[in-house]
Amino acid sequence: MKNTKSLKFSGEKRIYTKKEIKDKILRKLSANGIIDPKCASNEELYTASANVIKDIMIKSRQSFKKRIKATGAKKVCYLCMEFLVGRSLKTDSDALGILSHVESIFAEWGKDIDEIYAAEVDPGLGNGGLGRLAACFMDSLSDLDYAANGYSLLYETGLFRQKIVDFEQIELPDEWLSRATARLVSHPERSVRVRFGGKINEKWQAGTLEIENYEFDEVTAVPYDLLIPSANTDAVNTIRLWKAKAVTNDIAVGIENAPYFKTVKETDAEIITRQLYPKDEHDEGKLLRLTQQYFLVSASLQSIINDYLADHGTLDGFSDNIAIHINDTHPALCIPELMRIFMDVYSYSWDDAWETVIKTVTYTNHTVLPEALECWRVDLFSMKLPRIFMIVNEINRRFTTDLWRLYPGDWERISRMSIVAYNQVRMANLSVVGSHTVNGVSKLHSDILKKSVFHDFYKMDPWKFTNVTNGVIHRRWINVANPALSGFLDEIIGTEYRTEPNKLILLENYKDDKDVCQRLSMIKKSNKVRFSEYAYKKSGVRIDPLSVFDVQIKRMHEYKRQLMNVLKIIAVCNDILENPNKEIPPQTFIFGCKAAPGYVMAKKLIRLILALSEEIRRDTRLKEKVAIFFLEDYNVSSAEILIPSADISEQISLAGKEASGTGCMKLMMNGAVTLGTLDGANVEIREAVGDDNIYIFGLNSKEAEELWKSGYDPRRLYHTSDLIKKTVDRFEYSISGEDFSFIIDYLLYGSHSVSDPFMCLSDLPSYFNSYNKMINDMRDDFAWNRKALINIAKSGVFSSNNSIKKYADEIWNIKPINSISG
Ligand code: 26Q
Repeated sequence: MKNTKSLKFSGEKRIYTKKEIKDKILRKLSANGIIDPKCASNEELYTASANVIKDIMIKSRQSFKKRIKATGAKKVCYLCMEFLVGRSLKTDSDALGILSHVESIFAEWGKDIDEIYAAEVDPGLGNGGLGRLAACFMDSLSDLDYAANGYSLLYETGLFRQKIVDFEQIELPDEWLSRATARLVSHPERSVRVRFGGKINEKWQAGTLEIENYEFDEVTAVPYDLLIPSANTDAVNTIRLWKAKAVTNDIAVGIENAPYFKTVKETDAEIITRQLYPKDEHDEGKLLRLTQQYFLVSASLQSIINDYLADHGTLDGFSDNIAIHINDTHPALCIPELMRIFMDVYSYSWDDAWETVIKTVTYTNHTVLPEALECWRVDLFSMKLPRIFMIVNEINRRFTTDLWRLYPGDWERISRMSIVAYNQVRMANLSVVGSHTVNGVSKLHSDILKKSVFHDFYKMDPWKFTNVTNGVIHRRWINVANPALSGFLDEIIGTEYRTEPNKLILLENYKDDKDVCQRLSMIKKSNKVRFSEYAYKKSGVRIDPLSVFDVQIKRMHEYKRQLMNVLKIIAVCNDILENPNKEIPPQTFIFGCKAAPGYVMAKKLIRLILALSEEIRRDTRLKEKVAIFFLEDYNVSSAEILIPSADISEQISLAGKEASGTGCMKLMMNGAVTLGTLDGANVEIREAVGDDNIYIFGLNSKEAEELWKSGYDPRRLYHTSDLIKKTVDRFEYSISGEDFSFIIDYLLYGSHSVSDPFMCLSDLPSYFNSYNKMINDMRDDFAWNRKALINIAKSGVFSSNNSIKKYADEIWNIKPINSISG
């Protein structure tokens, strides 16, 4: 065992022995009255071990904080409305180097380790890609020894749990919080207050403008921290989650405040963090959402500033020491709120405050879909946030004055670039104007931002725009999710890839080694058996583990084109019915997706998948060869079991619409081969693996845009392609007794004469061809396994460690603590 004292400033992690861990768990159990661990329930064992891990991390965080202080390192504050962190008992044990201890201790006690992992609640604090990305980034920030804090909300209920009843998605509340205490560290003493509404008085006092806010509503924000450990050093960063609470009278009615504000009733306050909005890519402009955003921003900035003042005694030098990142526009109120605090509370001038904001704030855009670009009605905004509205207006006035100088008379451009216009506050424009760097999340997406959404801004300040391609944390997605693969990799290429994922490339040396390829294929098979057993346990449905697993897992959305996948499945079925003697391998089409509760078309598409699944199951001509499996309540935990089992990774969005995608990276990392369009990160996956190891089809983004502009004509396609006609005609008949003929309208005619905006039919023939080619290529076992191997070997590029290094060097200007001499 190492001497802890000498480790104090080295950043080296203290590694605990098995005996130490065992004793600690036993002590936690006995504090709860459990003397014999063999009699403990899975929940009790989970809670005891999670608490042991929390203690270790708290200790480690203390030494990490000392290192940060000693080096005076700059820190990044990552603001995001979502952090989809996933379960952590296994990932934290892995990071802390005690995974084998924990597993062997439980085995000694005769416990099924997987059942103990499953006893942990999987917090649904996000909708999908954006939230999961934020979680991967926090893991990488810790692994790479950067000082970082995430900030978000402690939603009482996370993303709804999905239940399927009679082909219909039913949403159940995700009451996760009561079961998550073992992961949270509360800091009531660090609570802050957030103000809403009220009136503003501007007073000139001794030559300076004083802002007086009265009759506002005030809510308490209580912080709860999630701890994020490093696999390489003693770094432990935090994700601070704010819970809204009514201001309690004894603190609230301080003499100086008493006449000025009314306390908010308990229910009105707590509603702010009651629920996560279950939407992605759609903005409805609801007041509660705006309230949530400001609550996150104001509480986080107050906390950042309090910490900063405690360390520095002044706010001078703030932007040299703090980087604030806004993940999409949802926390964009950071920009006016930072102005407010600097000016109204600390008496900085506008110019000094603005300089600080610009030097501190950076922004990532995650979508180009127009319906997802946030705008707030001026009346709502100014009522809820009167002072913030004044500041936004002033930012806009100054900005448009500059524009007028730059582009005299060009009203159209100035109106497009304005932050406040047509009774709307445009959050994307505010984010670009108020930050020093703006990035997209894949090469293609960043190019599209420059060419379309932010073209005017790019013309004005081209240096502001850059790209950082997304990434995923290989630790969770290989080591933890796929122990069979990581064990094999350890054996073949050594364990270095665990800390340096780019080393996965060493596997490429074995691409022509038949034994290695064969072993990979055996691992895939064992993971397919594992998933089949899991699926059976969860749903009672049997999946053939020897069939091809064709997997599409992502939120249900028209642009992601799950419908085109359904059309392909129908085409496969038609083919079997027409050629019953054709030899094809059995295929299982696996879907995992949730639809936003108010998104009618998305819910209908889930219904379609389920009805078709049932229809195939009942058809004796088809059921031996094809099956559809719908994975209910798809979440991070089920992804960890499904992804290692996938053969085909479906990434089929209309080119130009998917900003990046990250599921595509997790799947390739686990040896699935991509079937996709030239969209988002697929473009870079293709660059990495080469054309022989990916199946690309369909229009590219330029062609797609041109086709749409020149007039997409699906009826012509229908009449000229036999494949399309036969596939679409299938909807003339019922599926499992249900009428889906609206799909014909959608694909061929559409509402208001605009048919399918994502042009499924234009890509269907090439999609179907590529799919068939894939199935055909699989016949050559070795050639196929070689493709899988190359995908794994090249996936190091997509480790979030690489993304984070780029953000750190090129955007935030932060350094790993262990690279700075203190
Ligand atoms: C907006 C307003 C009101 C309520 C909710 C929302 C909202 C919530 C979540 C809007 C968007 C989101 C999430 C978007 C998202 O997940 N985008 C995905 O981000 C990934 C990470 O960069 C990309 O890989 C995906 O391509 C992108 O779709």
